[in-house]
Amino acid sequence: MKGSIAILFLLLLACSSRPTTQAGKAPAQSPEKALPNIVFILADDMGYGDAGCYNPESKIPTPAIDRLAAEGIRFTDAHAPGAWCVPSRYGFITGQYPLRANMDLKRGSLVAKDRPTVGSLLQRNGYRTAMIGKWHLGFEGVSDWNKVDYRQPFRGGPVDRGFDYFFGMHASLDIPPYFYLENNRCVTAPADSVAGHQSPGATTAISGAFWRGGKIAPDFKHQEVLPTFTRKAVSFMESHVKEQRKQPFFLYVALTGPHTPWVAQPPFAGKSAAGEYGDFTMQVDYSVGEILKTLEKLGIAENTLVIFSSDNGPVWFTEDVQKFNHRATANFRGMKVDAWEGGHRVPFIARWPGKIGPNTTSAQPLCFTDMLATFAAVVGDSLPPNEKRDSYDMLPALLNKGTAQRKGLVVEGHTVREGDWKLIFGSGMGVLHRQYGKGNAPVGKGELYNLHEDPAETRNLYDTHPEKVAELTRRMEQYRAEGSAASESHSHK
Ligand SMILES: [Ca+2]
Repeated sequence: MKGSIAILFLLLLACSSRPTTQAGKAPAQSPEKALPNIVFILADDMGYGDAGCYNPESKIPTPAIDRLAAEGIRFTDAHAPGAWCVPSRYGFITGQYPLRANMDLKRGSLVAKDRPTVGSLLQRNGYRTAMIGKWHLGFEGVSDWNKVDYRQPFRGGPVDRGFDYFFGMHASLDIPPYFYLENNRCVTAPADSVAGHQSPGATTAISGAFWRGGKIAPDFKHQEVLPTFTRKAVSFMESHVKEQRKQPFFLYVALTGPHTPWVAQPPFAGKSAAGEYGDFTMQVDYSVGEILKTLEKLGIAENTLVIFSSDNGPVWFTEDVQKFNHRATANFRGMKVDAWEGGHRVPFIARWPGKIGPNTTSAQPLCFTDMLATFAAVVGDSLPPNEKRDSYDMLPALLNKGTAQRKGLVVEGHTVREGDWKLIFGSGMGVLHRQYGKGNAPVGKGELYNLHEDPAETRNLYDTHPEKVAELTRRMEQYRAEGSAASESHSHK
């Protein structure tokens, strides 16, 4: 009798405790089968040499990014497919090189309706997908912001291209009109005007707390955007875990810093040894830290693949290097928009506890376009060949289980690389550098470098290695020919 009462008691206890167990712990799936959450954090205009884990001489403390590297893998040859925002983000979202599409935002939404995206791939594999931050890939029918009806929904943005939720901005934080979007709606219309802004003593007209004058929503403050996006990313994860813990999520956080305006807030303002840029980069690092902290607080860090990168090189002129003794691109040449490595070689760190070994590095060449095939491999999806033409599965490189197939890459339409050899058509110096930097570079027919022997791109071998120039020119022609054969149509009306 005593024994059966005890059994009954245990049974009751088991029944009553079950709901609590389910609500408070990981899903019932075995850990091997549970799909990981994916968080992709993209800084804007942050250089290869800004984080301490990439540049021990950096003048900017970046404890959160350094910690992510200590707990994961750091790629040393990772590239954005463009040296500025639009082509870079296009490549990430679509898994396709930007040279295959027209990058003119006046065309409307640059991502074709039938094109798969990292969002739609994960959506069809059962993920809840969200994007917080800067879109910068256009909206259907929006070619002139002066003619926009803010009461109407914005079509062709994140929620029409694979994301269940969006909170963010249409473009960079220095490009008006300034207003927030939630899903496909304007939150508060930009009914006021703001004058253009610059920092006294900034190195160039486009450095410092620079923004262009134009329309602005009455409640919009440039200084509040980075903290707002950070809070939104945190609250998305909190509410997702509360409401739909069993469903994996994909969160794409497109931060607005350290792109101009450099508007660091206390306690970061004045704290770095690299001026307003360094201070704002510290605040970007803090935002990364808040996201990591949230994953831990929610108990989901173990089953989340976190990736941190930057969309292109920094706005950091030779004068800035001299002024602050800080090399934002480490020892690579150039800056944002340049075809030199400083324009598109970016920090790229991935953490996935128990899967990716801590404190490892990889010299595997990688491009943002690879995220489509890599995420497909993570969830066990198979993409048709035309969808992954420019996208290589990096999972073997991430997990340190063999090498990925990628040997070369192409940046916009100006740079092609195979192995150690890199050919730039025209000049490596881009328009920002040319227009605002002191000094100039001659524009020749092209520039050829061997990155293994000369990573700083100091010896142009164009005239001495015509056979390499011809080989890489043919390679670029191949890329272009594949593009014109694509089934995808870009005839937006
Ligand atoms: Ca950028």
